[in-house]
Amino acid sequence: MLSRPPPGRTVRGSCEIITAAFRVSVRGCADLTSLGTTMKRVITYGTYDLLHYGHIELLRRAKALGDYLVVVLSSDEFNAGKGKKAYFSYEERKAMLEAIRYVDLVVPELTWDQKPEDVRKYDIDVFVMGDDWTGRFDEQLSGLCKVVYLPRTPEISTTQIKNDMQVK
Ligand code: C2G
Repeated sequence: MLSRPPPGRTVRGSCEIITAAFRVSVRGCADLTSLGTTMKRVITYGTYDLLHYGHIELLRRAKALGDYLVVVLSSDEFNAGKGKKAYFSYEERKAMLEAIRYVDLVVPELTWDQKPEDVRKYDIDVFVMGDDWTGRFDEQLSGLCKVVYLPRTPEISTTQIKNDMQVK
């Protein structure tokens, strides 16, 4: 929504200001790229069922570690292998993740062993998980990318939500 031009300044004048600002910002980006800066790519994995603020906080902090965030989302079949039955289907969980501003790409997680291949395939710099996974992927990803475990958001989980809903 363009703001109204200040009194005395024509719309044309305001558009010129906006255009100029846009041109500067584009040129700025181009200059930044020409300086050889490269995008830092981050990856994380999960089921992301019954999306809640603990998930969002993980995704926000993961994205803050780079410029591009890939979320590898557990398929319904992979979840069965984890002993989990998600309330929402893979497609429903994927659509919700894709609506989150921190998320740039959502792809399926089909096996425990795909992480090294994913890191290579998506040219990943940083692998991120909540600290309930601390140490679990260091060996598998050793030498491939930086591995970061972030503190979980306490007191909220999909299981907690399910339990609470049954009580009420
Ligand atoms: N998480 C968090 N805080 C919470 C709940 C979850 O930071 N209160 C984080 C988890 O640590 C994980 C991510 O959010 O990094 C997704 O959590 P889940 O959907 O529970 O994923 P999980 O079942 O841990 O699957 O290959 C790895 C697995 O796919 C991880």
